[in-house]
Amino acid sequence: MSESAPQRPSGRGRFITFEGGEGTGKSTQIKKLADRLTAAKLRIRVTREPGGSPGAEIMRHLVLSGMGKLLGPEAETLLFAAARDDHVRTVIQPALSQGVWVLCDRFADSTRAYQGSLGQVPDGLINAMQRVTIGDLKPDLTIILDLPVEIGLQRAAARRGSGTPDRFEAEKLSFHQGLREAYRKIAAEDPARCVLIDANSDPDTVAARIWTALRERLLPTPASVVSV
Ligand code: Z5A
Repeated sequence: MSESAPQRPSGRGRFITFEGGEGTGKSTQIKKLADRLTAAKLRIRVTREPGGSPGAEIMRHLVLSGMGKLLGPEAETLLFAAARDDHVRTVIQPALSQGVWVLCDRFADSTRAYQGSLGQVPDGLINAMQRVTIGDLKPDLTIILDLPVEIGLQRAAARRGSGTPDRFEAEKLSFHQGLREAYRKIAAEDPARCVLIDANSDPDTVAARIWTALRERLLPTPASVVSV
């Protein structure tokens, strides 16, 4: 199958974010989608949060080491916000304005789910930080990978091997169950932007579900995708 590149009159790239709990397959699926969009002759930038820019990668090290947890949920939220601010200004916005499609492994919904719903940081602080860091920038599409938490944690543990779980992987099962619910709520509250994808299948089947959602939402013109 070959796909021709969809044309955007504005020339601006599209912003696609991937969200979900531990081990749901975000990195695996971003790679598959990037390969497919690259084959369609689109320019793609794959990035991640926390991190994605040199400054934000330093913040990533801080939060995943558990340092943020010691400071408390509000301060940890500020660390994620500082990382996002740098990432958006130096990587995401410049890429989008050059017509590059940006695929981002986690974004603002992660703050809403992890720090907001699970960390009980008030909406007021989450919203204020969102205004400061991303302003009007909204993903064109957010793929939320949904999976029973036991399966996601098993996948994450198998990948980690004998390594130590990070600050979030080490949380209790009830934390991960709450996380899954928080993501399902985000998807239900913003159906125009978010699509909940059943991630409990082999990687190619999940990729096909994601591709169908992307075609329906971002490539609506039949002529823009040609199958041979
Ligand atoms: N965080 C936050 O609290 N607030 C914020 O604002 C932001 C983030 C932005 C970043 O972790 C942490 O920061 C994150 C939330 C918090 N919590 N944690 N931990 P990270 O970047 O290090 O990791 P992650 O984003 O959580 O990714 P992950 O859960 O570790 O993995 P994944 O990307 O979803 O899955 P994967 O690497 O693609 O796959 C995992 C394994 O499963 C791997 O061995 C695959 O080969 C396998 N796999 C993948 N798909 C399948 C299928 N379909 N079947 C079977 N096996 C599969």
